[in-house]
Amino acid sequence: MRYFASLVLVFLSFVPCVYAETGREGWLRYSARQISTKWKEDSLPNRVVALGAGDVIESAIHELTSDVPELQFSSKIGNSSALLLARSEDAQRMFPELRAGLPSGDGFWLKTIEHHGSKYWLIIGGNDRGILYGTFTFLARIAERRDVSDLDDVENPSAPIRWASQWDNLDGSIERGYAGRSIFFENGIVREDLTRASEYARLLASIGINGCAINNVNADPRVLSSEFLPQLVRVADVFRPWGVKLALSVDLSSPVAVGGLKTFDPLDPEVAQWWKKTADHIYARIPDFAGFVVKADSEGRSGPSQYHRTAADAVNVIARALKPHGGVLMYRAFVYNHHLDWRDMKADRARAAYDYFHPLDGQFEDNVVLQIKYGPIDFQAVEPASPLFGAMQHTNEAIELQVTQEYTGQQRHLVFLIPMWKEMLDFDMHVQGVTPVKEIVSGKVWHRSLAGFNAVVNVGLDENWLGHPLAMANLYGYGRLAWNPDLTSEQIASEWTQLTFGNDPRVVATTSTMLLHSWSIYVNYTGPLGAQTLTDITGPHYGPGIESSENNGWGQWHRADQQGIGMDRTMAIGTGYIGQYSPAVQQLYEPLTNCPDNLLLFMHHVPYTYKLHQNKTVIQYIYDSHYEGAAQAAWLVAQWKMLKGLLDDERYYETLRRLEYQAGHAVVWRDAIVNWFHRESGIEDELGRAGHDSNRIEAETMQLSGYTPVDVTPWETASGGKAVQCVGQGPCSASVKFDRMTGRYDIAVQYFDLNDGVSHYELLVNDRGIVSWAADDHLPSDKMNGHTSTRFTFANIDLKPGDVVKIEGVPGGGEPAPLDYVEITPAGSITLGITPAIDVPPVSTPH
Ligand code: GCV
Repeated sequence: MRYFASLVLVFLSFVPCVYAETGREGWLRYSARQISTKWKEDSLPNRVVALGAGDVIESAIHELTSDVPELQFSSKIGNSSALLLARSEDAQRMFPELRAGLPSGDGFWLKTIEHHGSKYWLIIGGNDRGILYGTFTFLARIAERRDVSDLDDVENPSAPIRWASQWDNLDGSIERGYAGRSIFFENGIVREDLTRASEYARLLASIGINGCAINNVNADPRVLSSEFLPQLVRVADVFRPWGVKLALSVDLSSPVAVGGLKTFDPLDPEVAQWWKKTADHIYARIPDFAGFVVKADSEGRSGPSQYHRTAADAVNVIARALKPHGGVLMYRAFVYNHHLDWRDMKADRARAAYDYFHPLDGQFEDNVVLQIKYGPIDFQAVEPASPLFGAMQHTNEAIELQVTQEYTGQQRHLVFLIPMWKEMLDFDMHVQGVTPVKEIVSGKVWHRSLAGFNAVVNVGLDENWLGHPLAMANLYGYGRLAWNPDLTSEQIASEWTQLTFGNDPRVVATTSTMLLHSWSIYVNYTGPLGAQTLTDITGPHYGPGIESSENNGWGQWHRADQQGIGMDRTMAIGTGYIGQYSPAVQQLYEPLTNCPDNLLLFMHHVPYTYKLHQNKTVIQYIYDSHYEGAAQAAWLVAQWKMLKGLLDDERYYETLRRLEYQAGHAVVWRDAIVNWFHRESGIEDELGRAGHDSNRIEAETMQLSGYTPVDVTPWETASGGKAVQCVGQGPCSASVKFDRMTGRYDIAVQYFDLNDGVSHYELLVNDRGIVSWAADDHLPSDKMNGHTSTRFTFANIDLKPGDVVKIEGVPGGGEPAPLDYVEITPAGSITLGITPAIDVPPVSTPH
């Protein structure tokens, strides 16, 4: 009986693993079979009729007929049941009983109706895009196995601007892209094969995104040269069937750089003429062109300050050129001085956008939209909502979000950003009664007709678009929130999981739970209480680099010293930043006793002994949260492992590999931060963890053959500040005699995986090889540091006193097989770091 039961279990758990999955379809991976089965179950009609024609409607019909083979396109309405696609005006003509509630613009109405004895499933769009969005929504409901027999749902988007922004360079690289090269460009031109661009547009359309700027905001002026225009036309052509309008990032110096003028002074009539001529040329070839995105006077980009002009001067001249064609100009509020004097206690980068733009309120043309990053610094994991949202009553506003996880683990760490974005969107600026950011950026608060969302996405040529199989939840969630910011994080997590992995309740519940906790887990191990992500500010923004933010002009300071930590942004004695908010918000942040713990160090400088609302000191919180965060990262691995066999092996193992890597890297983060603050503050951890790793054996203390000790910079990114490296060709080895109780153990090896070579390692016990692996990842550094520190764990090894545990390293390329430490923990205590991708039975060493 027992034997039988386990056979059934094995059978059931393998049933879903029949499809090879790459992730390329994203959340549109529901199979034709899945849709068509439900279609039959629900006796849905076998005819689809469209009142109207056009590329976008064609796409909608294609989505339906390719998912439901029984569904035939019919050009006549006839008098039998049908699915009917129509614009509002056509639907009303056909069905006069539909009077009120017809959607406009990109909105849609899913409606079932009995008419002359036949039943119709209507997908009514305010325009063609609305029909397409309604179609995707209808199909998603079927894929989620929801009832569609009786529909009456009107949906209108929260705001007209719902764009994606790619930071792709013309040479095919992507600034802050973590998933391969550009899907748009290669070798200075648009790619020959735009299949991926078209597939991307389909994914964007399915979540209601209606515009996409395809090039880096650090814009190459060549995109505006007349020779380049035919290239852009090709991209616009593949976007058009999906209702996605092409936009471009442009550089303000373009009139000089490609126009041959002597100046780009926005008030010069020749410059105005050049922008007009350029816009006219673009619209002659791309009539549905969306407009421009501009980054100016920021991080070394040219800008109006060069001619002592304002942003309004600069932007209006271009906006006027776009206006006759219906084009929009998105001006980025990310304007700041990156040469601030860090010794000046009043200097504050967080103030910059407000100080610069608030005086210009009301001076912009009505097709200009001020694009404001959600926080006042730069896409940090924890920031307050930018005060600028509440300060521009007479200006169109959009919020800028970042799907690409620049400061949030670069798609190697799981961080579902929707709960963080929700906090931003729900934050009440208190400028005119209840005025949450989401209502400001939807134009409702100040009755602006242009408003919205733009997110930096940076998909690449990797099959699954963003690298981490779970990272696409952020792109999906972005589109869903831009459409309806009132959706909950829970709804979005569960919808995405169902569409991506299917409807098994165990998969949906576990994956959603992991997603929903992942942001706070990441915050726990990467930086405390609003002090920002304590990463390498001047480097790749990935691993820990606590001091990198100080002593320079970039202004991402946390001002941690031996006594305390935090930026004093109070009005009373600090930088005055808090004064940029409305009085009600000032009251929340200014008094130390009111300030919420999670933003304490963003707003105030306090001693380490300061007691939080949660009644523990700042320093103890730093210790506790980082230990907790690393343990939670390991918990993510354990959660995911419960899904083995419930989804396809491809995505299961790829996700597992990344989660295990993340758990190992969370330990690197934890140790760097805990050890740095322990040394700096000189205050002991009440629980005795900081500085004590009893299971750890430092490589430099092991018996070394060929390996030599080396200092690691910054010191906190290597255990004990040191590692060993193999000089010459190797092999080198580091050994230790095991002196603990006989038992079964897990062995973790902490090494550095540099990006300029591939070293090989082998773990041996009593000279018997247990496992070998290559350090062949592409982490963002060629040095031993917090970006490259990586953990390999091998589980279940039987050890007895006197056994010799040895690591052998063979350098490869520029990488000297560097080793930090070995950690031997009783088996089954949480394993962190990469385990082999296959299940390996326990290894017994000869006794
Ligand atoms: C495109 C941050 C990033 C830069 C980016 C900039 C921006 O500073 O690190 O890579 O530049 O933001 O948003 O313009």
